[in-house]
Amino acid sequence: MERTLIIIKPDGVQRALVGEVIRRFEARGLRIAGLKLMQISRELAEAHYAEHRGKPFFEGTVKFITSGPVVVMCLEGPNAIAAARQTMGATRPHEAAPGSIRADFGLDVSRNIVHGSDGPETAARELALYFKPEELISYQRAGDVWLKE
Ligand code: IDP
Ligand code: MG
Repeated sequence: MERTLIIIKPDGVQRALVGEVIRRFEARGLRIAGLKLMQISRELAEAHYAEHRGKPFFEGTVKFITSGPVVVMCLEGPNAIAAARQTMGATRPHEAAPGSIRADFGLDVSRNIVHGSDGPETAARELALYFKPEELISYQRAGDVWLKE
C-alpha cells in the first residue's frame, strides 16, 4: 500500500476540473485518505518546490501555485505513486499520453493542472508539508476487495 500527494493546481480549480480530476483517480481505484481546499503560502510553495530552486521556471511556478485555491489530496492504493503519475501524464502536456489528465486538459508545461509525488521519499516529505497525521484517514471501502487479490 502506498500514499501519494496530489494537488489540483489553480488552473484546474479555475477551469472547474476538480470533479473530473478526482473522478479519474477514484475510478482507477485510488482511495482518498485526505482532501482539502486551501491557498498555498509562498513559504509552503518554496518548500514544496525546493528541488527546483535556482531553475529558470522556479519563480513563475511558485507564483502560479500560490495564485489561487488548490485542492490537495492524499491518495492511497497499491502502486499509488506510479499509477497516479501515469493517470496525470508527462510533465509537458504536449508530450503526455492521450487519455492522461495533462494531455486531455492542457497544452503547456506552465499550466499542467495537477501535481503528483514522484517517489516514496518525495511522497512522505510532501504529505508532511500539507497534512497533519490526524488529517489522513485509513479505512476500507466496500469495493476495495475487488481491486486487489
Ligand atoms: P512534475 O510536476 O511532472 O513532477 P517537475 O519537473 O517536478 O515536473 O516540475 C515541477 C513543476 O514545475 C511542473 O509541473 C511545472 O508546473 C513546472 N515546470 C517544470 N518545468 C517547467 C518549464 O520548463 N517551464 C515552466 N514551468 C515548468
Ligand atoms: Mg516533480
